[in-house]
Amino acid sequence: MMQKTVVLVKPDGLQRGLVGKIISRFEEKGLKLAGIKMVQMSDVMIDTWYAHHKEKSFFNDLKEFMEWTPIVAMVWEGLEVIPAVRKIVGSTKGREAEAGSIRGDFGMSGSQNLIHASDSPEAAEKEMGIIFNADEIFDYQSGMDCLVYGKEDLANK
Ligand code: FUP
Repeated sequence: MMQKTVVLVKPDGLQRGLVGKIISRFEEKGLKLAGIKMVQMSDVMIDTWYAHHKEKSFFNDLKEFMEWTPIVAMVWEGLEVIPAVRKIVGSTKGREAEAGSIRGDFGMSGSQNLIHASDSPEAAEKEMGIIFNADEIFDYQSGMDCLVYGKEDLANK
């Protein structure tokens, strides 16, 4: 199924100058960029974004970290892109994350872990609603799709 997923380059990724490298990973994978903007996260946005973590001990630190500087938000589209992007991102703690993943290659921390990616279609919908207006998410023909996908991939999609 064609899906959209939300990726954030967190404040540490911006500060460390990794925005371009992170975007390149998704471009090189063959994903389609459907939206991109720079955003200053607010208390209200973080409360909604991480509502499932609100009772956790790390929540206040997480909020402060996510509001430290602006973030770079993107929507990437592709076939089953939500799990595909989670693999590219790697597991939460950088020092345990798989080599080859973004967190595995660029970070050591479980809190300053560079990047966020939606973990379900429901989360992706919610996160798009927090960050993007409808007219900031674009539907267009990607010239690359015919190179990236075969007939079998696209059957019944
Ligand atoms: P992930 O889906 O990999 O981003 O991880 P989670 O949804 O479990 O956690 C969201 C964010 O909370 C992490 F990216 C960083 C922060 N966090 C901590 O600071 N400490 C923890 O022990 C777990 C998560």
